[in-house]
Amino acid sequence: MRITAAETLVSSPGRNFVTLRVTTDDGLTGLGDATLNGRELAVESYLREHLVPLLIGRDAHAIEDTWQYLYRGAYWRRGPVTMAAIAAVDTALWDIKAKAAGMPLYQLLGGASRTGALAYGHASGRDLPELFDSIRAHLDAGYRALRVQSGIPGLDTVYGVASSPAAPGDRYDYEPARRTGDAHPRPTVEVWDTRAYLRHMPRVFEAVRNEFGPELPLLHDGHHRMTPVQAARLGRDLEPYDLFWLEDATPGEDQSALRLIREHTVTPLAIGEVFNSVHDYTTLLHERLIDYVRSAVTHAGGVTGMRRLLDHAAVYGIRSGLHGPTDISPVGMAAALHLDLAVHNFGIQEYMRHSTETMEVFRTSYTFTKGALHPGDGPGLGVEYDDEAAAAFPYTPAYLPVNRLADGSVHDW
Ligand code: CS2
Ligand code: MG
Repeated sequence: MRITAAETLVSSPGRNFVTLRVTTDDGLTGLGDATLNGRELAVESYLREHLVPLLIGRDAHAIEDTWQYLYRGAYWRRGPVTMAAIAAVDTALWDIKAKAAGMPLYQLLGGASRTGALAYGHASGRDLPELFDSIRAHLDAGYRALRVQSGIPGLDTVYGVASSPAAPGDRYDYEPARRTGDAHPRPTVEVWDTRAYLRHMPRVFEAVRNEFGPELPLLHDGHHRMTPVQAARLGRDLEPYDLFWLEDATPGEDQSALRLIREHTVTPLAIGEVFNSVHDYTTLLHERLIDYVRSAVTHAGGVTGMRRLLDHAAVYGIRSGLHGPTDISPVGMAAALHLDLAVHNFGIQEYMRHSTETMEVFRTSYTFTKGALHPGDGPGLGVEYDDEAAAAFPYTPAYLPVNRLADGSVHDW
């Protein structure tokens, strides 16, 4: 089975997505997600200019060889643009192979290890009443685990906090990269104060535990903003509230920061949404400095790259917590769900939930029942791309916000 065509599809149904569609000589097509939020066209051009010409005529079944050919063959290894491009090719080829086999992808990955993947949603509020409403709305929608993000007194906007009480399916307006409609937009600027955050968050979790009891798994995303010693303190202050995990406590590239945090707290730690290779994790895995790996299939070399990472993590008893915000397209989401169902060391799956516009373009077969996701049992990934619907949503330049401290200096967002 030879590859005859590969096209990059760029659309913006609610937010920007880059999708690769690969076609074979027997008429099968496969999809891969190549979306890199705020830097979308870099991956699109990498694919279109450099990878698509290499794919034409290749054996569509030779997935591992194609992965190595694109990874080692480039000489320039790793990096978010390269790995998202490879991920898109890899995922599309797995989609094709599973369609050719007439099976859902998870069957080719070893079959189901569980009946569904426990998902966590995004609860948030500018203050406690709003947060409680948001938690209740998510529980009513079936969620059995929740990420909790809160406004901080004195700060106008805070990452992860929706500007109107967020029910699942509402727009989570902190997350899409901002679209101004301007041909040359600039990132919006937010002001950040870590000390105010460190003072406030333990009070939030105390209030949530008092209101909702000890059972509900609660997660929190630090979004890379703390120093190691600040993160160690937050982890310790949150211990009484029994978090499922504290995510991205410190900037991702500093692996040894996690060692310092680990020495001071038993709050479980998760990191990795900005990583793109198993090599970004080696210290963290070998020294057992984290409990969950957070990469996305879309950013970590596809199904092949993610399987390698999860198998490596499994050696150390470290579990998955795959990245599933709305900037991972439904194609990337479906790929994650097939892995979630198959691997033994599954932990939890992020499920932020896409907008109605996004779901008009990406026709999915995954389901969310009683708090768990299932990829569906049709052949392949179970996602189709609707070109006609996509035509109504042209690409619109957009940037993620930038953080500054009160003195004007740039801080991690
Ligand atoms: C977030 C991400 O889901 C999460 O945990 O940290 O949504 C992140 O902000 C975005 O992927 C950035 O594009
Ligand atoms: Mg995160």
